[in-house]
Amino acid sequence: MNLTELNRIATAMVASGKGILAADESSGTIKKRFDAIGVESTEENRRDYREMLFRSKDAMSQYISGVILYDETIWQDAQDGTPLIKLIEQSGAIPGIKVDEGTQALPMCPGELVTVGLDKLAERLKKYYERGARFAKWRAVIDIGSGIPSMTAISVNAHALARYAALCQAAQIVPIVEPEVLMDGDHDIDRCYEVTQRVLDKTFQELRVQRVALEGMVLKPNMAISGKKCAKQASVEEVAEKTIRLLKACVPAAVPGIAFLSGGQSDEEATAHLNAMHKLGALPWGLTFSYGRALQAAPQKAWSGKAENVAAGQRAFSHRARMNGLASKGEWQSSLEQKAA
Ligand code: 5MM
Repeated sequence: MNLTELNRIATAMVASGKGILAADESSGTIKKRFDAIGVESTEENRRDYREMLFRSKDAMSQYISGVILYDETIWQDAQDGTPLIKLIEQSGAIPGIKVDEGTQALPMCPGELVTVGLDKLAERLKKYYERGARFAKWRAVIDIGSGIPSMTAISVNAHALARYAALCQAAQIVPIVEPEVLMDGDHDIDRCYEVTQRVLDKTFQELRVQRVALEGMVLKPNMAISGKKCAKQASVEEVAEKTIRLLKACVPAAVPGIAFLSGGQSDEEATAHLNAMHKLGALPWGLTFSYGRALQAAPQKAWSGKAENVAAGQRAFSHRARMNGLASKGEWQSSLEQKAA
């Protein structure tokens, strides 16, 4: 393992003013997104949509540090025969790959999930590295509800995240470690804080036990935030203050960077929260976005599967990427949010 190189890549992934595009929707998830805009989820449509994003020159070269791909996409070619992964490299962004294989019901723990995909992972990582991937992603899912999460669910998911991270580093690939505490449910921000703290503590404990080099990874957490169905929604300032307090308590300074998931927040909320965090003063790690929905909802709607809408889709993507790029420096203002198209 070349830790200097892993650290260089991890640091570039969280460079100030840039963040990560999570375009690694699995087949089921992208179908849901396409259903919402009335587009059939064919291999060609998925390719055309992602090609539109990766050819968005302004967004990709100025505001996007890396792109997380799904297995299908990393092997796909653009309409002119250029591999999609080359479009990402040519823009200056770093290609990455989602390597988990989704979730399964966790035995003995009703309603809880464990992420799978460790079998043959070493072989898969080797192929992805040869294809050009320089980082990977694995997402664990922790739900908050009555009597959950159990310590069992937290433990097995943290163990799998650390196994994955160690395998990545051995293959010279930077692991994005994503333990997502879902914001579904009616819990308040303090319950989210308490559960996320348990999850992050256990995750870093497992990472240490399995000898993962913290200098060569990126953390992708949820923010400390109210559940979507909670009657009392925390303010932007409270989310920012509690999230930073939580991360400072749980994430060692050796970690080069933290890149948030958006988790179902609106586009503007996800931007405003990141921006507010950067207003709170200097931080021990890079802090940016790794959004899926909060970067893609607008371009998906603008595109709607029509070739004549590609320019509008790219404008919508560039706008959101720029807003989040500014937020990653604490330079965003709500007045900048005029319609992109
Ligand atoms: C883009 O969505 C990713 C893949 O999800 P599935 O495995 O469910 O298809 C997802 O892991 C995503 O990277 C994170 O959840 C962050 O995305 P959001 O939309 O929460 O920012």
